Amino acid sequence: MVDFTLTDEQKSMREMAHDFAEKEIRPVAWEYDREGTWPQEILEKAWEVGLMNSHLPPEYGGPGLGYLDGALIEEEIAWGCSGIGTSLSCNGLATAPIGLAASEKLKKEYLGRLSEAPLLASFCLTEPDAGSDVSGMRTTAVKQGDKYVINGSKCFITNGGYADYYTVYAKTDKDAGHRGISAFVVERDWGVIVDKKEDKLGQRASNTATISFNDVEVPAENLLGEENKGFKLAMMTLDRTRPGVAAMATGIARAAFEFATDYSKERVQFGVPIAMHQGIQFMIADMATEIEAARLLTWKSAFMLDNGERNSLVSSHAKRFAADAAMKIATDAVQVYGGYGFIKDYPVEKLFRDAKIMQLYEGTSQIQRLVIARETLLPRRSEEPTAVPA
Ligand code: COS
Repeated sequence: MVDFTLTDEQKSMREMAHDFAEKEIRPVAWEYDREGTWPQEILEKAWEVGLMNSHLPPEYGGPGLGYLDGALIEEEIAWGCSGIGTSLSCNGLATAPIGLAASEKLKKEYLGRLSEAPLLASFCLTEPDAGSDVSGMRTTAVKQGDKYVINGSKCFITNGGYADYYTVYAKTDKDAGHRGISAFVVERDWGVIVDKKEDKLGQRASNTATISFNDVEVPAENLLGEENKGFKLAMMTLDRTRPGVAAMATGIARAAFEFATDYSKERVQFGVPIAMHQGIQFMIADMATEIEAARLLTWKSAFMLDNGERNSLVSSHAKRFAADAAMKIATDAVQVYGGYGFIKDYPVEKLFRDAKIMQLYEGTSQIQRLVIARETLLPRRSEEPTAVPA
């Protein structure tokens, strides 16, 4: 049976997240965007009320909410501001490989930390020459006795400038392509260098940094899972986090849709509100349909994870569709506003800029299509999504 009804707990959690977005995020979102302000106060408040780290299991001090629950929160927060939403949700990305593959000791230490204080963790996969092509990474981790020595540099690292620790991917066998990558938990204090904060087109309240490792020594026990199995761990992580990105894209789309709808009822041209013109009505209608479809795909991809099913295909469907929908809807929202939409005094200009990253981070829309095509033409065998990659 298919049931789209949320439980009472889910409804009140969604309401709480919406309330938080409306009262704590919306009023400052445009100012934070303009100034590129780091939203420390908001992060602390969100952590206090339980809107961060929803994924952390109760045994490590978290609420142990499901992926669908997380998607409900992420849509609301991104409706408030997706830049702040990205900062709030990034711990989920950084800790997914820990949840999947770490020893009990590491889980207790690093997952536990996030429930004890409003700390941040970052996921370090991308490099200047290894974006979509993960296996092209050059960062190395060389084993020396009971430690690994990491050298290299990572870019576009969300929350990189503020993270307490990092999940870092590095080559442990330079000649083995994707079969030579391993993942580690690296603490900031061990010598991680934050080189540069990026000045971005959108999501300007989120921190995106370039970081580097110069002979950073990491205890061998901080290896996540087995040596040389990091590529699959990264892919399994992205399967789990793309539904959250899809949810955020849906949140941006909804915000743009609401602004456009309201404006179309107020703005008078040719003697009537522009909402009376069919050209505008059709744009509003398409926005409404695409938001519904994006949310349904998002929920399905999250629901599959909550039910222990491998969701690579649907996760990419959701991420691709919701990201492209957010970009289209934000673009059309600017169109509904006409020339005013192009001006910073009006809200949709920011949403238009914010939407763009949805088609880029956690796998571009083209990479999602690649995954969809491969899963469609040559499906991989289904595997237990919680299993450590073998
Ligand atoms: N879960 C588990 N295993 C997976 C997997 C998944 N979702 N996707 C691929 N694999 C496995 C494959 O089965 C294959 O296994 P074998 O080594 O046993 O053959 C291996 O991983 C390599 O897969 P593939 O050949 O598909 O790898 P490619 O190098 O062609 O890369 C893409 C695949 C392009 C899809 C991948 O590199 C990718 O997602 N790139 C985008 C990265 C990204 O999102 N970056 C954003 C930054 S993170 S914020």
